[in-house]
Amino acid sequence: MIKRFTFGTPTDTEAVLDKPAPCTFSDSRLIKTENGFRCTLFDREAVYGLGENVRGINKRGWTYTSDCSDDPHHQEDTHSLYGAHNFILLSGGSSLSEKLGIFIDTPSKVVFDIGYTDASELMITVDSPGFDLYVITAPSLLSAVTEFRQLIGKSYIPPFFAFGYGQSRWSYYSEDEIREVVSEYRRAGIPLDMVYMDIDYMDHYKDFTINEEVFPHFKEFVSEMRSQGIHLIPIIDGGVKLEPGYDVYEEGHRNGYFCKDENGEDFVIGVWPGDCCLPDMLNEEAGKWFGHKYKFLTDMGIDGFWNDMNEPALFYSKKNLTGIAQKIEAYDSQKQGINEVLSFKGIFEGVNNNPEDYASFYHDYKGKRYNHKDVHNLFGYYMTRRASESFDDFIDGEKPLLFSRSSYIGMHRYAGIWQGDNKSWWSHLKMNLQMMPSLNMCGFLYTGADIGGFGSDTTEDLLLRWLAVGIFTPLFRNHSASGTRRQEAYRFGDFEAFSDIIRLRYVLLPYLYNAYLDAANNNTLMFTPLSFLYPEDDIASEIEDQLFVGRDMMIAPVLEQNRTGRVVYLPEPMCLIRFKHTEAINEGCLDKGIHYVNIPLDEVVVFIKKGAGLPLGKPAQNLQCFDINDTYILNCD
Ligand code: MIG
Repeated sequence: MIKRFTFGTPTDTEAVLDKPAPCTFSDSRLIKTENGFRCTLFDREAVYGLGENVRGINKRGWTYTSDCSDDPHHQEDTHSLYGAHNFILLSGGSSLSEKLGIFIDTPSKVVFDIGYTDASELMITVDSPGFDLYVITAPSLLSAVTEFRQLIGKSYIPPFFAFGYGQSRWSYYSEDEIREVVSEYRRAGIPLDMVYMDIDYMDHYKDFTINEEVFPHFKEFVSEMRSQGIHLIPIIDGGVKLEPGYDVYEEGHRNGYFCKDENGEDFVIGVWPGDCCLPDMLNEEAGKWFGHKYKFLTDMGIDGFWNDMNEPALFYSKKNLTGIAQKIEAYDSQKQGINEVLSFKGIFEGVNNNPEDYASFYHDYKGKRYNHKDVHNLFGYYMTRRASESFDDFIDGEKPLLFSRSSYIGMHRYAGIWQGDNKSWWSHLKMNLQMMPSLNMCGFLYTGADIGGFGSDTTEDLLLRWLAVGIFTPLFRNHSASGTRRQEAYRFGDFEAFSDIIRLRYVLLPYLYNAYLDAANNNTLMFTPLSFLYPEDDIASEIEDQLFVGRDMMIAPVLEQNRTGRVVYLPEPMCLIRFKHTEAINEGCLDKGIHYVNIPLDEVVVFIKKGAGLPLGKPAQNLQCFDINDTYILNCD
């Protein structure tokens, strides 16, 4: 059952399109506080949800703040990542059979203190006095998720090619470099469906331009790649370069489409192109105008995009820099004590993503003026949604692939997300796995992390293990930052191991694609924690490094360095299927309980429910030459 309670005058985020009529607030567990709610947590009660966040699947024991943030150095103690996903789910612990789902619908900050300040207390603090609270009560965790997902609407389904393997790098700098990547993949016998183009394909980082020096015949190049089965996926950034004569800037400025400062002037911030203006993505006309600009690329045959820097990330604001310049000018090294020196040293530290800057510009949303800080979490959502809506106006066939870095619940109907700038760390591999079910709960199905790690240098074994997780995630993309070790799959000694694992993705695709459609069409999880399926099983309830993928398959990947196997818990009797050189070997059924399983670096092991049939396909160079109906069923009994 879902109840909606309205407090003050909420700003409509359109996370929920069909809102139930509001009730007068009363709840058996949630207690209203001055600026939010509190709720006593039961002994052993688990708290799930919150989409894109650090830490485990059970979120209890930390504080999470919904405040879309560009944080490429996030760790265990981080409070906010790129998305804002205000849905949590309380398991009821051992004492209560009823499950409780809570969704706080507001575009500004929300803090979830989940047993951090007080181990047995959930405290929710809502920044804005106006918001909608949705309370779901359900007999099981899965049914609570389904009710919530029905409320927020059906999840995005991308074009089929988006389920292939993609290679990305910040950046590939020329047509020839991309040709080389594609031919090296071919030579190594590793499938490839997509090559991603990062900011350097643009002319001076200007959205909807091409650097013609290095991509001189872009349209021809796009079709040359397509004839080889490769889709090129360019990045689009949230900021528009302030440059007189640049048509996107000129049009935006002339029509008043950019976010304004308090005096009604275009607010100037800095990102990659230098001084930039931010299109008012929340405003329907301005956002649609920006969305129509994607036509420049779709006209050249492009059929996929990733939207970046849309928290929005701010390297600086012009206003803030001016203040800093004045301080530098006034600085007199002879006259300073230690405190002045230290504070002088620190004047650049707060320049990135400065809260004062976020409070210094305005949106025109649904006919009302809003300070950015009050609607902050909607920027990436609307950038992406407006693009998707605009596609309807100029794309005849299937809509392009679309995913975003920043997001809010509601955006899951229009696009996917990637999990932002991670690092080549084993802990981030684990986090990738643990984020999958949390994101699914919030509607995001087309998602995955930068495989191999974005920042810092990857290693051969980490990349192999990461690929062995990535083959299950809908977005299956290897991406890395400039300056880090190259990590294309053909670059390592044992490229056959890479080939085996990536080809396995295609073998598993009939099962995985079905699992995806099932999750989208039936508002359920594609990645399910064991605790959701075996609530009575105390061991299963606490397992955080194994997941169900679809209804019949459990994965238990190796997530640690220098391991040749791992301990796996089977919550019921299951068949061990080992993939060796993409060939499936049924090693038979194992009993419920604890097992040690050998998993060498070049193999993948999955567990299938007894009696289930696993539909498998054939490896292919890419999805253009892949027939999803050419499958055979591996009987698991
Ligand atoms: O400030 O475009 O998350 O995937 O490679 C960094 C360069 C900007 C951040 C994205 C990352 C991308 C990078 N971008």
